[in-house]
Amino acid sequence: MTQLSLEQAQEKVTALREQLNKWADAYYTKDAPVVEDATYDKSYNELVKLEKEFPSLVTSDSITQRVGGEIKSSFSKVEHAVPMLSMGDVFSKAELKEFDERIQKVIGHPVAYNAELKIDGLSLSLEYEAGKLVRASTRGNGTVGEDVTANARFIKDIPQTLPVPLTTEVRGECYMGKESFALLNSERDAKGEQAFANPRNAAAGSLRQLNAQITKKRDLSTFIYTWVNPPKNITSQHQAIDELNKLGFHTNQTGRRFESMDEVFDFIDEYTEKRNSLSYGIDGIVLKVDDLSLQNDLGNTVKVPRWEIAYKFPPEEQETIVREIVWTVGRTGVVTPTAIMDPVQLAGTTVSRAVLHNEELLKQKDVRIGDTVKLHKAGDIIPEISEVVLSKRPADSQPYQIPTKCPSCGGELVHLKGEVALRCVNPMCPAQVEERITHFASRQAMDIRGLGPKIVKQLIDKGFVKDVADLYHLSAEQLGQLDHFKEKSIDNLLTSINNSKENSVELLLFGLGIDHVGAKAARLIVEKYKDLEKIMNLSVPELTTIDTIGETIAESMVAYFAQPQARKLIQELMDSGVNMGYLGTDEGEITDNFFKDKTVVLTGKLADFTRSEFTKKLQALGAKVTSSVSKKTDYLIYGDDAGSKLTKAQQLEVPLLTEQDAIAQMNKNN
Ligand code: 1X8
Repeated sequence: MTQLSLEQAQEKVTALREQLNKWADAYYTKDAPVVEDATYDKSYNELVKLEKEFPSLVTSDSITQRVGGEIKSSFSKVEHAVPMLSMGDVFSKAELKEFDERIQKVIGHPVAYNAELKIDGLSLSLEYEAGKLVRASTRGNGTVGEDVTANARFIKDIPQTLPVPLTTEVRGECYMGKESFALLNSERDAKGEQAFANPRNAAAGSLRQLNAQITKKRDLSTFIYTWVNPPKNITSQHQAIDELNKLGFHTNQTGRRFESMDEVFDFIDEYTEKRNSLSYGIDGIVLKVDDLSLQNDLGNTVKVPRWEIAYKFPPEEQETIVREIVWTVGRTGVVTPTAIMDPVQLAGTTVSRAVLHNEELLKQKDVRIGDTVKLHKAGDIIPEISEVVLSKRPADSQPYQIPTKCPSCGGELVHLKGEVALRCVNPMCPAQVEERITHFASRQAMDIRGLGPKIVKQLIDKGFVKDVADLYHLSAEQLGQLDHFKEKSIDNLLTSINNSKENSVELLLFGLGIDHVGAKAARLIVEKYKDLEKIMNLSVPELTTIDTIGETIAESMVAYFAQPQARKLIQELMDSGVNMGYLGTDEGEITDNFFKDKTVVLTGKLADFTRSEFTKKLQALGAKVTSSVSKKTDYLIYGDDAGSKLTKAQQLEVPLLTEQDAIAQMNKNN
């Protein structure tokens, strides 16, 4: 109980509503939250408490009476036949126990629950008619949502057709996996675009796109967990999930049915522990009465179902002290600030650096050297400063001075039109040159083994290279002057450089590091136009005839090759004997088989083959054999004593094959 008078309570309630409305607008309508979820939740719950204590203060337009989320006017609206409610939430096991007691009181006996992970995404409804996907919509305000059907056509795990001609509606969560989120944000940083605050905002910003082509480029996924109108034979939530999975929906397989709250608490402890190692973000546990007829008996309040509740994990946060802010220059000249802090343990890793993304964010947070800051992980992975602890700010603290000169070349830093990013526009800036050459030599580009960032830096510092063409004029005598370079390493590096001349030209086109031209775009362009001399002279309309090559990529290509120094660079590469043509195999050369075009990793001791024999066999079938497990890995083939790669593959839910499984698949193809 508070000690407030009605008048004081009124004042407090008004202030809280005003604040919460602002935050909710930033969160729901702009997909750009201005405060941590935990801060929002705290104020929201304070308001709920006050309204409970002073019922006369409840108004119909109070945020507590809304489901949340206004409608973005530009989407067509979809009225939900069954409202898409949000959920009540609790922050402690004690409150969960109270939830269970309420249920038991209404039902009259203990009930079984299905506990499921609470996915950090946005709710999505999918409607099917005679087995065909006809509509996808967001929650919106719960009654009316946004029509995102065109976007949902580009989400790979949403079945467009069901195996049976059902007319039905299912619901779930649309989300972006952690790796894709990190990749998207690093790309956005590099391009000088605003990074997404968390995977949920990245998912929302990617799904709620009037231009579905943008959705197509983003790696979105779904977990379907609600069957709005299940067939009669489905009587429980866990059964509904199993059947939805059989219909081809992507369902989360970690859910479990429990008969007691103690088991539920163990499940919570288990996932509080595991959450950092999942490949997608979760922010809590959803507890649902498993029996569908009991769900029906319990019904809904105005806002939320009575039969389900969310337990939210406490936010992981640590305090540390900022010692330095360093600015790094990327390949395209974007200059990004990073706070260097005293190392702390946070959500499973030691953290001492946090990217501040851009100048505006740095100013907004007013981070200063010597400040104590609160640190969290955006989307459970990327360390981020939540706020400065002002009470711990040193008395002599000075506002941080944003640099005006490039930390690498000393050139003036500028803001290009419409960009939040600061840029160094000097093309000869050593830091940019270093990044460009490192990119050129990277695996996905020219794949020059042995030419990593440290070697590149030395080559530049010694004045041996100033652009990528110079790599092809390096001598053994020059390489001999690098740290720890002996005969063998000199020979190896010269051989890799020389071998790279034989690469198919899409690797060169990507390696040039043209803004917006990724590995895939480069390959598509080269597959169509075959050689670089032709590609250099293509117009925007010619480039955009290629499916998925849009104006942004095309204009960037044309602008790049319009520069005389770019043409000079290509000429020099050509003179050094670098291949300018497409060497790719024509499709169909390798017959279709289980491993064709799949990315495969081998680990552990193989029984029947040596590692290199097995690799060759897989490559002959068109597989790409790589050394590390990531989300892009299609299969992990493991032998005896497999270690961390196997663990990582399990965490990422990469399909596993034993050596014998793999051999069986190979033999099927013969
Ligand atoms: C939201 C979510 C639900 C579930 C998982 N993740 C969410 N974000 C689930 O039921 N497994 S239910 C829900 C809601 O708003 N009703």
